[in-house]
Amino acid sequence: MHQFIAGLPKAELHVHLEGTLEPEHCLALAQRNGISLEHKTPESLIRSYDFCDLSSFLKVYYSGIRVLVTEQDFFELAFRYFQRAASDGVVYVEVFFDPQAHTMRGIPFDVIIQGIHRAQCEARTALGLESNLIMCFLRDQSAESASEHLTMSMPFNDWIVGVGLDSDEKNNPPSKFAKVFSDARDQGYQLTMHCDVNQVNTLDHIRECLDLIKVDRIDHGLNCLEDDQLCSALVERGIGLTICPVSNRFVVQSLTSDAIRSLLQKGVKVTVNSDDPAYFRAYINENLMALIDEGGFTKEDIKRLMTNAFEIAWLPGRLKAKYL
Ligand code: ES4
Ligand code: ZN
Repeated sequence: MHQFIAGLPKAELHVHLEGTLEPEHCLALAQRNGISLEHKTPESLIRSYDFCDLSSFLKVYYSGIRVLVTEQDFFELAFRYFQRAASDGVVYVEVFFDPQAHTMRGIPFDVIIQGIHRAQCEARTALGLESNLIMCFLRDQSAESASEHLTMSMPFNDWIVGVGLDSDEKNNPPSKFAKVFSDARDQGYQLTMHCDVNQVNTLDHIRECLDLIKVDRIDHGLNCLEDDQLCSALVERGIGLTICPVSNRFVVQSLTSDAIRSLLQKGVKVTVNSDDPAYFRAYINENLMALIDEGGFTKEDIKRLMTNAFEIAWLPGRLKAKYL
């Protein structure tokens, strides 16, 4: 099974670039940029990756982000992730980045995106890995800040395929960002939003995603299983869910394999992804192996999940056809 998973050409659609910051790299960047960290060794950092919910995770995630300062830092972060992904058999990836988490520390938008874009170009030529970039807005920041970042992104709109919404979901519903997502759509961006598992009012959030924002995808979103009408709407509109089993195990103490199986049976286009692989200590292959080892998934199930990923990828049809 390991060989089958490793050899399968894969697409990953839900991975936060800042969540791929490995502890060794985090420590090296802290030293290079003169930033002091509470933890001084990789082992000590890893011991601190002990999350019980979304907010305990986000605290650690934002603390790690502070070491990213220069264009070269963003290049290295992205290129190292692309190297790992390519060696895991990923052939296409859509990566999220969180510009507000950097601009609020005084890092210019163009420093962030130039570094990431340079890594994407190098990944294509040196690794044969195709990638696209999704700009996420932090939902615990204001809608005005999101709008300002949408404007900042416009000179680089050829480098960005879509926008997403992440961070702390409590009291930050999709409707808060209706205007900026509508503007993003007008600018030609695809739309997705996180509806993290078991959040307060999660069903309302999923409904708003579908009926108000009119998203193209939902990140997580597996609570839709609690409402047959929601599941039918997802199937009818071909809206995919990007699910992250090991992330769920950390954040909601469940691998969610039963939910993934039910969604597959209903014909919802579910996919499997790593979310924040450096923090959850599991890249895409480990996520797939967890479903096999603990959820009893078969090769056929895994192939279906991976076909779904290529089908809902934000790629032009002629490029998609290469993979399907
Ligand atoms: C995230 Cl697991 C998760 N949920 C919400 N926002 C995030 N950003 C990075 N990982
Ligand atoms: Zn996520």
